[in-house]
Amino acid sequence: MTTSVMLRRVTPSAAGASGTEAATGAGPVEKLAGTAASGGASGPKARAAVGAVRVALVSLGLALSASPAWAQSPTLLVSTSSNELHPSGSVGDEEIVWHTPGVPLRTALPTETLSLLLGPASGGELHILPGDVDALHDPGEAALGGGLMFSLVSNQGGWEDGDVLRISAAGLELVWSEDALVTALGVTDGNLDLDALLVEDGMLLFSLAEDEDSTLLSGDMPGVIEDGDVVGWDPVTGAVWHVLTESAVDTLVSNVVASGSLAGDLKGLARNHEDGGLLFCVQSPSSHDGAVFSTSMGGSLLDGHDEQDFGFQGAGELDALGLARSHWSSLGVSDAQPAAGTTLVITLEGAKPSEPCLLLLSMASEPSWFDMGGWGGLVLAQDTLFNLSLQALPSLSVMADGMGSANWSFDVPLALQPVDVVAQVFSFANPHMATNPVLIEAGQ
Ligand SMILES: [Ca+2]
Ligand SMILES: [Ca+2]
Ligand SMILES: [Ca+2]
Ligand SMILES: [Ca+2]
Repeated sequence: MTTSVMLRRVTPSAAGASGTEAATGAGPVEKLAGTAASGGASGPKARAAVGAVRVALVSLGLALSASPAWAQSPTLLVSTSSNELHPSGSVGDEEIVWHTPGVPLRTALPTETLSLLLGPASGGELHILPGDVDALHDPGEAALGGGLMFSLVSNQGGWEDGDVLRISAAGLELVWSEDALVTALGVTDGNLDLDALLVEDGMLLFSLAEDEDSTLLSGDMPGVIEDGDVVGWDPVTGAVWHVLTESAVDTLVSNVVASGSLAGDLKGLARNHEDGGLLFCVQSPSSHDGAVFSTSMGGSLLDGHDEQDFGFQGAGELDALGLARSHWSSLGVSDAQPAAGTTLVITLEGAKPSEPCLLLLSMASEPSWFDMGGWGGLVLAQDTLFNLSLQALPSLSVMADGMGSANWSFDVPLALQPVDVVAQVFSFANPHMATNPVLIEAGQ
């Protein structure tokens, strides 16, 4: 029980290098103007500097007057089809990230949070390593991780790949079961995998990961629900219907890409509240399998969410999509299983600039969460929380930098015994805000 006390913090500063300039309030233009003034603004260098300032200000004015088309585009939650590098870091296949046009990608749910939610692996010391997630839906509820819903890509932790799960006060809970969907759709082999989801007015709009024979629904082919179809289900009345058939999706995609394009599997679904269009992503063509399409205007690309807008350095294919309606400061770790003698870095992103924050550590999480805004719940066991964290408060509390980021570094002791540590960051400025919790399986 004393092991995590030995996690010794080695970096006193919270500010990342990228935030230093923003924190000073002096952007490049102001600095340049100051240099010119101190030189009397008379020499050629000073004149060149003043000219550069004018060019910069004119450019700024143009940028402000010509608002880009994507300025109206929403923030989306996505998952990629494989591990990807991007200019501001990396994303694991199983992780969920936020994409706002013109803003670096930010992780919403890292592997270490999903692993904590999935629980310990049977017969082992370690938690379940999440495979992948699909069928994202963010209902925008204030508490408990926004009540975020998702499905798994393969059966894990006792959950089936056709189940709709939700982050709740009890951890993960089942909202709609695969069995209920199988019955509702009349799927003949008794098995399906849900891969896209939108919940509206208590009704589900969704897509399946594979073609399924059905006794109740026909799309382009009699008695078949295809993986490119969008289907509706009202759990109250039991009604099921086609929203879009695969061929209708092909037509929407063809209107954007190349005539006759076959989109294949539909892999993500959301609603654009700006214009009411359905947003979706598809398996092909490969030039646009990382793009977000809309049903608006007979088929279009969502401004600011085309494949190249994500900045992925690899193939850049999306396999889950949702409209982001909840927001929280997010926590990540440099290594989910740090070995003895290594350095562990815990990183906070998305806090308010200069927000005072406290890193809390516990040996366990508890189901008795108390409600908070943002991600929603403090999940740490309270006894160890106070013993381990509050005693070390001076070194664990930091001020977020001008970009809303902070980090904590620890030397993992050489004599470390295997231990699970759960970390979460709490804001002094807004005591009802907490980050997502992350699981660290140290020395394991
Ligand atoms: Ca994925
Ligand atoms: Ca699934
Ligand atoms: Ca299944
Ligand atoms: Ca599908």
